[in-house]
Amino acid sequence: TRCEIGDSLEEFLTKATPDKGLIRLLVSMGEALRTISFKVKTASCGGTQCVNSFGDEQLAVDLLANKLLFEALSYSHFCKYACSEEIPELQDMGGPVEGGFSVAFDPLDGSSIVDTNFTVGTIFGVWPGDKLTGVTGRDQVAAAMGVMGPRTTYVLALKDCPGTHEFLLLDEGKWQHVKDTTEIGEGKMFSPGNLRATSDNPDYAKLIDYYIREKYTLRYTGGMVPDVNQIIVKEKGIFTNVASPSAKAKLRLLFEVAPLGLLIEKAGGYSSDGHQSVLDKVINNVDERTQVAYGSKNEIIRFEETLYGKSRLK
Ligand code: P6P
Repeated sequence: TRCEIGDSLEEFLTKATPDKGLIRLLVSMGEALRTISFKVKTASCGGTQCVNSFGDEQLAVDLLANKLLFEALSYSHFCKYACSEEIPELQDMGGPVEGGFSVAFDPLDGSSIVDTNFTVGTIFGVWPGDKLTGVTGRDQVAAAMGVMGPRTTYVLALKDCPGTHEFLLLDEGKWQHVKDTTEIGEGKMFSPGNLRATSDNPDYAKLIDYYIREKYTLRYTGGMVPDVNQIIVKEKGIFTNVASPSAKAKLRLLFEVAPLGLLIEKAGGYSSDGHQSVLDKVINNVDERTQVAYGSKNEIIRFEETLYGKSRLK
């Protein structure tokens, strides 16, 4: 039966995949995202510690998010290993290898912009079995992000199901299916990260000059989750975060770039590290970094041609 707008997360997933273990894992992660969203809004954070309304010292909100996500994975009973940007060593979650999954996550990306009240988010990727290295982003069975802003959304894609799907957190705490994205079209919106790299990467400077000369609309918050989410929701745009000799690649392949790469490509967009889809890069170690661009086909062709003179997509 067709997935419909208005379905709950459980109704949607039950129609989208026969894999009951994957459904349990994604629903369990949805519970953690709901709690994280509430904590981000209510914990008064200064520096690394948060203080709750009773004056108790609490974990900094990103450490709290980390704890909640590990608990959710353990509770799902279908997670074998998990690791996070906070705890990069594989943690045994007790789930099975056969029929089970391993998950890598960034518990709260952009936690340094929580105090400025910018939108932050959780990113995670789900791989089959017990491997999180020696695999590629294309091996993921699912990927998702929690987007914690004025509204809280849960954006997910399944390898075997077309499209990228957005769920809105309703007042009563339920996730409601509100949007599917299957096309990323052309549109002059750019979200340029790591601009310091233009100082000694003249090709990146040339690309940014092009966007300015062609009067692109600038939309950049410094939070990868909302900056990439906008491309999926608006179904247009280009996000870049490029390296240079003096500004090494910053974004993490396993915890950020591969999961968001699946979300963008299942939404009908393209990704690139300059030469190839980020989903085709072998993840050799958990802390591997890469430069990345996400966007429509033509924007990714322009990115690859401007930086390296040719594009595999032409
Ligand atoms: P820059 C946030 O710390 C982050 O990891 C991503 O969320 C964001 O896209 C990037 O760094 C921002 O990098 O160099 O533009 O400040």
